[in-house]
Amino acid sequence: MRRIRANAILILTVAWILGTFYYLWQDSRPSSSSSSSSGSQLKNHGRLEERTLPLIQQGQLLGQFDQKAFLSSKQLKAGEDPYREHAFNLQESDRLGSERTIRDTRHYRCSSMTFDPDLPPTSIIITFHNEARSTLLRTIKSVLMRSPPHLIQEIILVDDFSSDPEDCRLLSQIPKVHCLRNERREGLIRSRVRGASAASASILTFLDSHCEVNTDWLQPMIQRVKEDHTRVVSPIIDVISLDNFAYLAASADLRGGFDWSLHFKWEQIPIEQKMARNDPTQPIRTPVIAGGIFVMDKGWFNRLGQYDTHMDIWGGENFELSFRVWMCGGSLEILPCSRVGHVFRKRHPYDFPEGNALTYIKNTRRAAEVWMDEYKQYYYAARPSAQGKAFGSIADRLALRRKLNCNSFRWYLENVYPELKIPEQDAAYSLLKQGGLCLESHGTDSLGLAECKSTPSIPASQKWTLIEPQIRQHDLCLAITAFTAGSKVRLEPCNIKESRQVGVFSDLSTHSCSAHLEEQLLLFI
Ligand code: LR7
Ligand code: MN
Repeated sequence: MRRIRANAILILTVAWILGTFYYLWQDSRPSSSSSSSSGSQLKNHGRLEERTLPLIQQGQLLGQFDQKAFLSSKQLKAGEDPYREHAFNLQESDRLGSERTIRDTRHYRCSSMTFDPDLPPTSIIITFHNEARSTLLRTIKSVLMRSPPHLIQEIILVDDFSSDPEDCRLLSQIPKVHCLRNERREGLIRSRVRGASAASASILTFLDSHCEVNTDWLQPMIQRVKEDHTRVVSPIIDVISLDNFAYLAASADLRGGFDWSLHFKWEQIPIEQKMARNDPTQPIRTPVIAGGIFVMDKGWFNRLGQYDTHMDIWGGENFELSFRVWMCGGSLEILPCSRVGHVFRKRHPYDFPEGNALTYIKNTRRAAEVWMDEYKQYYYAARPSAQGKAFGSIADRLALRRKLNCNSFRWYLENVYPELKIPEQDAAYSLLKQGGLCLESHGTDSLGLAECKSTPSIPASQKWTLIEPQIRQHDLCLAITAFTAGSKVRLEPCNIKESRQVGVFSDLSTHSCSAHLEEQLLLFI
């Protein structure tokens, strides 16, 4: 009896192993339509394995362009710090040259995906400012070598006023590559808009200037955008080590998120969504995109207002675009079967004419002011230094939002990003009380006392945020007019260096709030 049972277990085990092998083999068999399109890969045992193109085809790929001369004329000099100029190890990048084989980091099931045979071509847009020649050329070559040629309409480089204009001129010799050079530094946002306007394909693909695209990266993204032009799609962004340039697979369980200071972060897909994912090739909905690498329909890009071109240099545009896409009728997703490597750096290797912090504040403040409605108060609470900083006029972006009839930020939070915790309501504001009267703002500079309302009908004009040493309402602060007892208190744009705003916190009881209300004792509750 025991022997029969042992035999049965053995037979079942063998059958299970064979079954598993068959399943894996079936699953990873190359499909005809995904393999026919790309000339740069050969299939090997069902998995995509990369081979470099034969030299003759490489020659056709680069035309008259002399890659050896391009790379060798600008290499690191002996004794120079390899990290100084680009914030990555230039020596390692140069050593790799213009191309290399990278591991196909996709889930094995991705290689059996099929795509429409008539996918539309795309214009690739790459902006750069003082990029290293080897990383820039590898980006371009990886696109040419790992994309079906008929899907690449053109590669538009926008040279954002790099010190050496030769990079742009020489790279234009590569077939399909055009280079536009800015006459002054514009920043990546305006540069991308310039590139997008010059694009002749109906689909735009944006890339940073230090990427390497992976096997069949493009088809899944074009397919999703072709099916629904309101989708804006990103690949999984693999990591290219800034030290040794190793190509490392990123987790497939991440999406884009942020905190109230508008700081981007990768975060785990919520557990319910993760449990519901039985197909690893399925798109991942994401509240925001990292910003640099995405595919978007050109008509949709234009209709949605391209970018906010009053944003400078770097930062914030990914939030602005992400909020706009979701709130105005589109969606954002990460496609796990598309992989692109990117060199992540720890510092910016270039200068910010207005300073790094001020530029980031200006850009994110514009995004918050246009798109975050009443929730912008949490942005200001999380980033107090943003208050009172200049951000220019947002009138045209507000008009755009009205014209497009976009949803509210509340809708976005409820439907797209419910995981973003709203800071404790009570901690976020206080009332300033005297007896039964509450301090209230009227417009942007005058104050008064009015009957206190209780929750939930407390008006925004009676809510004050206490962020030591200031008392704020959004970007306006209480300030005393003079340092003498009985002087008036008024409202003015916050400025942390203004001692009249700083003094008010401790001195409030000795100052009055408006001309006709003397001798008040205000209490925080
Ligand atoms: O003044 C500038 N002009 C430019 O043309 C400054 C930069 N650039 C170019 C630059 O050469 C590069 O090609 O713009 C591109 C992006 O600049 P990076 O590489 O310094 O930016 P990043 O990779 O640190 O930053 C991410 O966030 C940015 C916010 O503005 C942009 O959206 C970047 O495109 C974006 N990069 C990615 O999403 C890749 C994945 C990284 C992550 C997370
Ligand atoms: Mn980058």
